[in-house]
Amino acid sequence: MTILRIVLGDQLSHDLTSLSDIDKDNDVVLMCEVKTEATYVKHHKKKIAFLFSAMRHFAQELEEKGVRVHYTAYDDPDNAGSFTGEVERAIQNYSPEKIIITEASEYRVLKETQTWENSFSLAVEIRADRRFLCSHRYFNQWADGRKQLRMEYFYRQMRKDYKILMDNMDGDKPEGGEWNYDAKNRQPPKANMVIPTTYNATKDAITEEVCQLVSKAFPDHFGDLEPFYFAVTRDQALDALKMFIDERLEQFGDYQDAMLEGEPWMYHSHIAFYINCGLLNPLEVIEQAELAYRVGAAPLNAVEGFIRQILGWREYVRGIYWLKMPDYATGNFLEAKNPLPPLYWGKETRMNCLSQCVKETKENAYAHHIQRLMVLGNFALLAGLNPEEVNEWYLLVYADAFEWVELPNVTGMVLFADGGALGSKPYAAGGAYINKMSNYCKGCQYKVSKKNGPDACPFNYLYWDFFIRNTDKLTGNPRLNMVYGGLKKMNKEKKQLIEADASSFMKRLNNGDVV
Ligand code: FAD
Ligand code: DLZ
Ligand code: SF4
Repeated sequence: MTILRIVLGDQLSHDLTSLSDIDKDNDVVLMCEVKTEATYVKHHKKKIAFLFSAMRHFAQELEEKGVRVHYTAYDDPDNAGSFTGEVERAIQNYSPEKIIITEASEYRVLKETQTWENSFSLAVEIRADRRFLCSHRYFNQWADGRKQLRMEYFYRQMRKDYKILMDNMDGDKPEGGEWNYDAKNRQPPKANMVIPTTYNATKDAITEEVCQLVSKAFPDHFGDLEPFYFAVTRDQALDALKMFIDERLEQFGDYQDAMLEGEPWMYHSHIAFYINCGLLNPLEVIEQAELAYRVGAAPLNAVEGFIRQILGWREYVRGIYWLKMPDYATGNFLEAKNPLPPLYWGKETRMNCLSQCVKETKENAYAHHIQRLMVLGNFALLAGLNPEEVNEWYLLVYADAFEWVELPNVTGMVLFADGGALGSKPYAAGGAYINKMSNYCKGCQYKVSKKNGPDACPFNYLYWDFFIRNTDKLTGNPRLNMVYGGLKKMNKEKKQLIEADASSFMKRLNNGDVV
C-alpha cells in the first residue's frame, strides 16, 4: 500500500515522526512550495529563499537515501498554490491509501490538515512532533491548576526531567548551586570589542536558482535578498553551530543584552532559523553547549543562560501558544490601537536605535533578542501600536519566525497584550536602558539625558505616558509598585509636560511625519 507522507517547510529533519516507518518501495513524500504559505504574510525575501533552498536540499537528501519524493517548485505551472491543493493533486497521482504527517507547528496549518480526512475521504494520521522537548500533554499538566505560569519554574522542571546542567552527585541540584546565573550576565558592550564573523555559506546551484526565483516572484516583499549566506543543509547548520560553540558561547552570557551599532550578530548563536526549520535538533544544541561547559571551554553563566533560552523559553512559549490558541492571536489587553508607523519598513526616523535595528532586520532577516525586545518591541509597547499589525511585522521580517514562537513573544513578552499570561509585567523601559546597553544614543539626533522638550529622547516621556494612560489596567500589579509609587510622587506640572510631549509625538508619528 502507498502512504503519502507530507513534509512541511519547517519539518526538515530526517528523524521526523512522519518518516520513521517509511516504506521506500511504496511510499511517496510530498513537499511543496506554495503561494498560500509564502504570501499569507509577505515574508522577508531572505526568509523565503532560505526555506525554499533548505526544502530543496532536504528533498535531495531524501532522494539520495532512496526515498521517492514528489517536490513541487513554486514556479511549477501545475502548482495548485496551497497545501490542500497540492495534497489533492498528489492523491490523484499516487492513489495513496493513507496520509501521514507530523503535526504542523502552527495553528492555522494544523487546522488545515485536520480537514483532509473528510475532504479526501482518506485516513489521515497526524503524529506528534518529537523534536520539541515538551509534549502538549506534559505542558498542559504542568500548567493545570497553577495560578500563574512562569517560565522559570517550567525551566527548572525541564532541567530535572532532561538532567541538563544538574549536579552529578545529586540529580535534583542545579550545577553550581543556582538555577539561573543572569545576575552575572547583562553587561554593557565594551569599546573595541572584537566580535567574531558569523557563519557565511557559499551559494550552490540550488540556492542560486532559488534566489533568482525569489527576486522574480516576490519583488514587493520587504528585505534584502542579497547577500545570501544562511546555511541551507544540516551539515552547514552543524558547522554554524560549531562556530558558535567554539567562538561565541564563552561570551554569550556576559554580552547577551549588549547592542553595538554595525554589529548585528554580537555573541548570539544565530541558529534559531536552523532549529525552527528542523536542520538542527534543540536537544543536540543543548547537549553541545553543556559539553562545552563540562570540558571547561565555556563558563557556567554563559552555558546556563544559553540553555535556558532553548530548554526554557523556547519550549515555554510553544506551550503557552498551544494552551491559549486561537484566542491568543486576538489578545489586546491594553487596547492599543495605533497603526504601525512607516519607520518599521525602513522609512526615515531620527531615532537612531530604531533606525539601526530596522536596517539590520532588513539586511539580515535577523535581529538579536534585545533589539527585538527592548528597542523595536519596547517602542511598539510604549507607542500603543496595534498588536495585530505588530505581530504581522515580526512574523514576516525574521527568518526564524513561525507563529508558534513569534506570537507569544510579541503578544505576551513585548506587548503585554495577553494581560500577563506569559510574563509578569510589561518590559517597558526609557532611553536610559538603551543608552546603558548600546552605543546607539551617541549617534542620535535626540538627547537621551533629556526628559522633555523637542530634542528629548522620545522613549523617556513615552515611558511615563504609557504607565499614566494604562493606570487602570496595570496599577494593581505588584511588580509595578515602584513605577506607580514614582508616579504618585510626580508633580502635576511634570505629568502635564509628559502627556503633552507624548501627545505631540504620537500625533506626528500617526501623521507619517519623520520623528
Ligand atoms: P540566541 O540569542 O543565541 O538564543 C539561543 C536560542 O534560544 C535561539 O536560537 C532560540 O532557539 C532560543 N530562544 C531565545 N530566546 C527565545 C525566546 N524568547 N523564545 C523562544 N526561543 C528563544 N524566536 C524565534 O525563534 N522566532 C521568532 O519569531 C521570534 N520572535 C521574537 C519576537 C520578539 C518580539 C522577541 C522579543 C523575541 C522573539 N524570538 C523569536 C526570540 C529570540 O529573540 C530569538 O529566538 C533569537 O533572537 C534568535 O536569535 P539567535 O538564534 O541568535 O538566539
Ligand atoms: C514559511 C514558509 C514559506 C514561506 N513557504 C513554505 C512553503 O512554500 N511550503 C512549506 O511547506 N512551508 C513553507 N513555509 C513554512 C510553513 O509556513 C510552515 O511549515 C508551517 O507554517 C508550519 O505550520
Ligand atoms: Fe534611541 Fe533615545 Fe538613544 Fe535616540 S536617544 S538612540 S531615540 S534611546
